Amino acid sequence: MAFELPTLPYSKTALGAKGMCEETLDLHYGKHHQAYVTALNGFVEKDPSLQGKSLEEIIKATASAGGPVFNNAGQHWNHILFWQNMSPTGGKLPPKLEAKITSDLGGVSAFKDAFKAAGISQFGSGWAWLVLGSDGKLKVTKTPNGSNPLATGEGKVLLGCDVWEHSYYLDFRNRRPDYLQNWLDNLANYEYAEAQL
Ligand code: MN3
Repeated sequence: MAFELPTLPYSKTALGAKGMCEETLDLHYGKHHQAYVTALNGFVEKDPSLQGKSLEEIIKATASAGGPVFNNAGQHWNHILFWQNMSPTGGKLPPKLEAKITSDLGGVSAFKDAFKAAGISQFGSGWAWLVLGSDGKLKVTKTPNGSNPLATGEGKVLLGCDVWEHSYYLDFRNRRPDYLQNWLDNLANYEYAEAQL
């Protein structure tokens, strides 16, 4: 079965008051994410060794070699997560996650500083992540382009933020730090993140 664009968990206008306008979602979800899905399906159609594999299996199988199949499979996986990682009521930290962040990362503001720094220092395109490592501790990390912690084996993803320019240029122009700060303060779905613990 072909891979499909998931349904957005909110309307395209729902995040406007939170700093992500309808046009951003229209292009990012409707054009960019759709393009990754279409490209991935094209590769699967031509390569019997990919057929019948789950998205996670394709990512793990192509992670070390990289290349276009990995890039598009990774971006499909990353964006499925990204839409779930935002909410019209985002920005509020539930108590269990806040306690875990405080104990593992030194507090909410230290976490936000580390996450922002990861996103800002990702040269070019990529992602900033909050993951639960195999040692049971939270960790902030980043990956380039279409990669992710599933591919790098860095842990289970709680939150992922897209720092490709297409995710912020209409709302924040070139100001990636402002996009990241707003994302953490107003858009991030911390309830989703806590449910992954
Ligand atoms: Mn994107």
